[in-house]
Amino acid sequence: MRRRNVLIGMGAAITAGCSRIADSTPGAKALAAAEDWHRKAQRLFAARTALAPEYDRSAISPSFRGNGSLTVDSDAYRMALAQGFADWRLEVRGLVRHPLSLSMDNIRRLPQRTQVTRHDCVEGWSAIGEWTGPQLGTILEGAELLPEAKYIVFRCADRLRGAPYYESVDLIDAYHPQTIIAHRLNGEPLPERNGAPLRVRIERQLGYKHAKYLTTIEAVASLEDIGRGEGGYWEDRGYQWYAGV
Ligand SMILES: Nc1nc2c(c(=O)[nH]1)N[C@H]1C(S)=C(S)[C@@H](COP(=O)(O)O)O[C@H]1N2
Ligand SMILES: [Mo]
Repeated sequence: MRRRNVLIGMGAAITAGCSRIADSTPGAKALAAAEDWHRKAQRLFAARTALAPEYDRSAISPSFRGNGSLTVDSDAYRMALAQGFADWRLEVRGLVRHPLSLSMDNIRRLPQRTQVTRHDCVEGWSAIGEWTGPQLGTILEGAELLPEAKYIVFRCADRLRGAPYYESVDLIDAYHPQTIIAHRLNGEPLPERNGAPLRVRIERQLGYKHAKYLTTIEAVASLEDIGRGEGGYWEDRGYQWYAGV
């Protein structure tokens, strides 16, 4: 939402600037260039904010398989799982005015979104599931991003082949209406293999962006100093950072 207003504001500023210079010849050229830029920006923005298809509940796959890490290999996680994640905390930190430490109860009490969507993994399988949780945008509004924040990093509890799993998105995807912090799958608390107790859903992108076993949401200005600097576990190993479907 915030990002949207920023973009609309930029468009408005250009329009106002151009009407002042529209009658001089170089001005007319600048106007045409600005209009062209504006049209392209709008088209790009419309493409990035479009909704992923949502399905009827009857389309839900009988079983939503697990992929990558299927659990977190630590005593702390096993204990948390046994206790129904009563003490699990989601930290929101980095370039925010109000760092947050949210309990599962806090998360369940926020306004919720439920969406039936198709998950596409690069390994060549898909599954349709119904996900429920608060929009990431709601959480970020509570934390209040600082102006320097450009990316949102998701840190996870698991390690895959020895390295911590993590992911990141820009602010357009962070505020996309279908970007949610899911705690339910098909009406039940998130199963262990699918990332209990919390996982990200980023419905316009491929499966590896949907970080499971989420522990921390961090607002940053640059991805350079995280992992190997490419913005995600699989990105550090050659996959695309923007993985549109
Ligand atoms: N923390 C964490 N998140 C992860 C992974 C992982 O190994 N660890 N694997 C990713 C990949 S490649 C896919 S396809 C999906 C699989 O989600 P699922 O286990 O619910 O099917 O999770 C993604 N998120
Ligand atoms: Mo995947």
